[in-house]
Amino acid sequence: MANESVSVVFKIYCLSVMTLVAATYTVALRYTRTVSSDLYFSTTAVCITEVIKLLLSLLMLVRETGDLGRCRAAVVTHIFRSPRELLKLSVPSVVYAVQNNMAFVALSNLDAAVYQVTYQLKIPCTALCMVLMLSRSLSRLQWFSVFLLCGGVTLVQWTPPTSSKVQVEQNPFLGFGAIAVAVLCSGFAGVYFEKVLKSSDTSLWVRNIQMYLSGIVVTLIGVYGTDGAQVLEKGFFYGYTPWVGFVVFLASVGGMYTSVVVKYTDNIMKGFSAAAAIVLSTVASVLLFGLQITTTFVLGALLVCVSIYMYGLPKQDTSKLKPSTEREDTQKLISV
Ligand code: NCC
Repeated sequence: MANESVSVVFKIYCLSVMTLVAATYTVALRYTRTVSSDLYFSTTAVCITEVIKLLLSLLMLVRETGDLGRCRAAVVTHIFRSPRELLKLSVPSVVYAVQNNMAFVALSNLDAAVYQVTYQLKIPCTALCMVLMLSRSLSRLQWFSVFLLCGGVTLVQWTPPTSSKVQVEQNPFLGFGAIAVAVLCSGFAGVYFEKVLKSSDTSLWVRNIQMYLSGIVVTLIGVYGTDGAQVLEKGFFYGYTPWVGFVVFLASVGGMYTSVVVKYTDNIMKGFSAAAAIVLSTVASVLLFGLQITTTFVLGALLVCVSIYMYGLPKQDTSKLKPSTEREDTQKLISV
């Protein structure tokens, strides 16, 4: 299972959907936090997302195992009889719970574009986690390319700040603080999940089920710890509109696609490929719909391309010692 290969087209498809969903999610989330006076409890949205992802993963496991009986056997073996594995997966579930809640705090206090751009700091943070936790080595050039990518994505996504008149009270310091926490959480949880996933042959859907089960418990604690009294008074789904439903839907679909992307590539590739997807989709919009591009976009796209090229270059000084690692990295980049 861990070494299962899939077509390049499938990888590109997953990466594109993940990137598109992530972009839509950020804007839709920001919208729901700024338009309504009867504001919903964001902690409940994070919790419901975990429930939906659990159900979707169960469906995928049925599909993978072929029938309900085998799916039930897998659940019994890997969930009810594997408390240690559940405990292992509770680590990223706690960290992701914090990260997902921080996204709501940040987008309640900052513009979606500012959030998107600042959140790109997760790229070097993820690279650092991969080096520390997966014992991967990056050459100086690769480190440079990681920061170049970070700058490139920032420029590509850059839109001039607008003076939007939002009705709700905002605290930019709180927003930036929340992004800082989200960046650290994203790097750590992503690499931790990848390490657990790739260290055994256990199915991705089983790993997801293990993580989402504890995710539900943790996010429920979050609901009652943060909004407990109000939720009991007004109800769990207070303030839910079709837009909030849409945000929960995107969060669920986005999370599922993220897990597939991490399975077939890795967390650094996820960052590089998402950047490439943003550039390519904008170029496609220029060709197909005559979209006007800005100088910052062109500069950013150039930086993204150069960084991808640089990251894939073989490490000259260490290549004699670790030939397979270099080649693997380059091949992965090309195959994505
Ligand atoms: O920050 P990011 O992802 O790394 O966050 C990962 C998201 O995927 C969920 N996840 C992860 C692994 C797994 N096995 N199952 C999961 O459900 C986590 O719960 C977490 O929500 C990115 O790389 O930029 C990306 O960004 C998020 C999102 O835009 C940001 O976190 C902003 O808040 C995207 N998520 C969505 O679009 C819903 C993700 O697809 C890509």
